[in-house]
Amino acid sequence: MSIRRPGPNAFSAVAPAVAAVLLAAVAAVLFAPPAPAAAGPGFTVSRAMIPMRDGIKLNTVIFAPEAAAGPLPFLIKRTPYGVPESAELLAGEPYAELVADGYIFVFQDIRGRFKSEGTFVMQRPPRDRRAPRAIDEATDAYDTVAWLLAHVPGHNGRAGFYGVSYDGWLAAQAMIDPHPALRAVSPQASPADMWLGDDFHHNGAFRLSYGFEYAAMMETSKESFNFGFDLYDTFEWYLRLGPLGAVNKRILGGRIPSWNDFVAHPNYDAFWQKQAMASYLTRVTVPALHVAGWWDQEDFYGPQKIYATLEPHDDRGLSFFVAGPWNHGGWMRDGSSLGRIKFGGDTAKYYRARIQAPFFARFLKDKPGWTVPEAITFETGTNAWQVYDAWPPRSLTEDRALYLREDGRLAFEPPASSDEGGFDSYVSDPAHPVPYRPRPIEPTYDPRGSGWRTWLVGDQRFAHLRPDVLSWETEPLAEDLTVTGRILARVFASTSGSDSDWIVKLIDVYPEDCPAEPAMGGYQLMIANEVFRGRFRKSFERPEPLVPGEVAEFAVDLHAADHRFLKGHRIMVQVQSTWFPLIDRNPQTYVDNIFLAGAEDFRPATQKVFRSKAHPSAVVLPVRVR
Ligand code: PG9
Repeated sequence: MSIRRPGPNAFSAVAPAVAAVLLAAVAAVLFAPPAPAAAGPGFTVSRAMIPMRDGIKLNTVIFAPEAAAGPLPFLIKRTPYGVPESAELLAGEPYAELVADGYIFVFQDIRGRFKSEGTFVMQRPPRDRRAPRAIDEATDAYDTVAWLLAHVPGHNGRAGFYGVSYDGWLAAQAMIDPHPALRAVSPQASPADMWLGDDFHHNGAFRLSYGFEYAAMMETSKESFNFGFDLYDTFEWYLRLGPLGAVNKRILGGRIPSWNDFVAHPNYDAFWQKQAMASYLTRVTVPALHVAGWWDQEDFYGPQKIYATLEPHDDRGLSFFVAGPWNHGGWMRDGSSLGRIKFGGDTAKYYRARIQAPFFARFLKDKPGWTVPEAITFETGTNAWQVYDAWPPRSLTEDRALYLREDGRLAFEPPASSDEGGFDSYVSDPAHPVPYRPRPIEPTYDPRGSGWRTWLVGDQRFAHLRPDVLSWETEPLAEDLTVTGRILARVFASTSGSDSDWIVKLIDVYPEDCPAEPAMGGYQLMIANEVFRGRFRKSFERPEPLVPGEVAEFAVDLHAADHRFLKGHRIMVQVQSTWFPLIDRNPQTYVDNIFLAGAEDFRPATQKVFRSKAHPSAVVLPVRVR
């Protein structure tokens, strides 16, 4: 195994924009040092309104250790969710290792949120570089670093950005156009593309509950707001809502910009493409630690996409990938279990102590101890960390198709019969959609508690054997089978309608007899899943109706896993056409814009999933052979 390590001159220094330097110098004269605020345990706490190059000031809280042995780097989190007022947050987990190593911790409200000035723009797209006065999240990050260097004593001239999800995306923006002092970044669960695979859509299918609730949460007021549902079970609430035109007509009244954008941009047009990260990721500017959770219910696509897009540019070996058995941000909490799945130890603590802390210490403090060659992932099933010199480790795997077969079987042998009649069928009725998790489905971020955070590890038996969900499964495995890397489903299917969603789930079925944990007998654990909106089969920019009754191939990217199906377990694939209210209901009758569909457009459709020689539906697995 060849292991690439960063060389001694691994950090890039980007020439600062002259204008920014001038502005920072002016700011240094105009703005006094940060005002001391309430002290916390071991930290001097100060607050500053840091001026950006366009004069907008951002609320920033700075925690400097009282007893620092020497100059320290800045560790900065920019966020739309509010900043801590006291150092209490730094007193225990999950900051223990970073606090022990010693950093000046900085938290900042982004534009238009909480105590910062300016206007909030959901995932503000990178600026037009031809406009010298334009701002974006990268310039705000840049100006913040410049100000901190000029005003906060006791630093070592280096800064790092980190954060989960929106905060991770903000860290990723900082690395696109870094200040020369920026020496390490960790975008964790950062979205990369809100239309292709992150919070708001997957392959063009709209993530209704998340999109609606998040937009209302962020754009109703400067502080976060929880939409008040008048039903505890949001499944029923969204169903009663009917076609999505009702949202602006009856509820939001056109006041929530993101909702209006969803309605105005149902396809992968310039609006979404300009916001997506891929086209900006053309160089590796600073060491970067990309973090993903296998069961991240919000942004699983993003970190994989960002890492993979940067990889061809990473000739100095500075971009690293980590994935563990976590939900969204789970590495900042207790990582010994998720839902009913146990991992044999606190994987989150392991990440924070053995991966995150050494990463920042190496690149911000020149401290030895960083040993990840390229990728480190937690192999689920065996509960073991694996280290790779490439992600995915293609040289260790072979793609093997697992075919859907007759009588609900799933097998590595392809179907022999060319019989066109080789299919399984169900009726998908938008009036009776399949819930994505067992009801009641509490609001996404319900303060009373919500199944949202663990739904991806929920037992899929609640959907198994429903008349509108098809299942195929292998015999109990004669030996372990490890899947490491990208998984793809190729579904040959037809619908009697003119549009359709195809949802594919890859499942590890536990044996009935689980002596170590009897209650896990027969458990159906999802390992990979995705939805594909049929109209986008040929183009995400220009959708087309499906031809009723015509068999078409749908390639459904199931993303990546590192999972061992243990001997005695079975592998199962489930296919269905609704996943409500996670995904909005496809009317199953083609209309140009589903947000404007009428009640009459929503019709039941007969779905056929083919498993013949001519149309061999399969899930292609990267099976570990070395
Ligand atoms: N998943 C959230 C988000 C990130 C970026 C944009 C919109 C939503 C989050 O947890 O921050």
